[in-house]
Amino acid sequence: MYTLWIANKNYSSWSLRPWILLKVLDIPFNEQFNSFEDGKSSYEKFRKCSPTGMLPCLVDGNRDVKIWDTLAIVEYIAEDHAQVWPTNKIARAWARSAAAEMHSSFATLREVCPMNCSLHTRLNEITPELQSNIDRIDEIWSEGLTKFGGEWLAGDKFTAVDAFYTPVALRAQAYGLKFSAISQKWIDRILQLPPMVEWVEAAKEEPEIEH
Ligand SMILES: N[C@@H](CCC(=O)N[C@@H](CS)C(=O)NCC(=O)O)C(=O)O
Repeated sequence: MYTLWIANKNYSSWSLRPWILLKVLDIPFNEQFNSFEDGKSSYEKFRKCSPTGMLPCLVDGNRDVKIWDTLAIVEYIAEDHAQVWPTNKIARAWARSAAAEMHSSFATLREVCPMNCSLHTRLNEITPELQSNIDRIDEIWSEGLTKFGGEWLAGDKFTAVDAFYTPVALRAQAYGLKFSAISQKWIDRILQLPPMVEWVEAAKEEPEIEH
């Protein structure tokens, strides 16, 4: 059985990705929570459950192994659960590329629009750097939805690439970011997923939320 260590649901976008993947694919796991330190680094606290001092971290109790960093966690789960990635080779390559790009890019979006499930606000200004992040994400989503012709980014099934972009759907809602009609439909679909609703409701109940 897997154990997934996650940080605060309200703020931890990286924790959301493997959590939602396991939930939507109905793969059983134990959830363990470690909250961010207030006003200082969580490194020492998180080091107790993750070698990098960052969450998420997956423990596979059956094999006594710890896996850190979201891409590695997702690939580890995929080795035992083929449905993590699309079955079609072209769709799978595209999905892996788009997930890797999410993992390595979009620094401005992360900085200006941090994930906060309880927030509903509007930005005073969309800088060219932020707009360029939004445009690129819109391009990726539109391409996947058009090219593979399904409701999800790489076809007719929710896969890891959808999981990787779930925090952007939450950011779009929280900050009123504008996307094309086809991308907006995907955002709406993501936000209506029962596990997503469950995550957001739990996030709003967390005592650590800053008001
Ligand atoms: N590259 C890592 C990033 C993980 C990460 O940045 N996690 C944040 C929470 S979303 C964290 O643990 N931050 C520690 C801190 O703020 O002290 C991954 O893909 O899992």
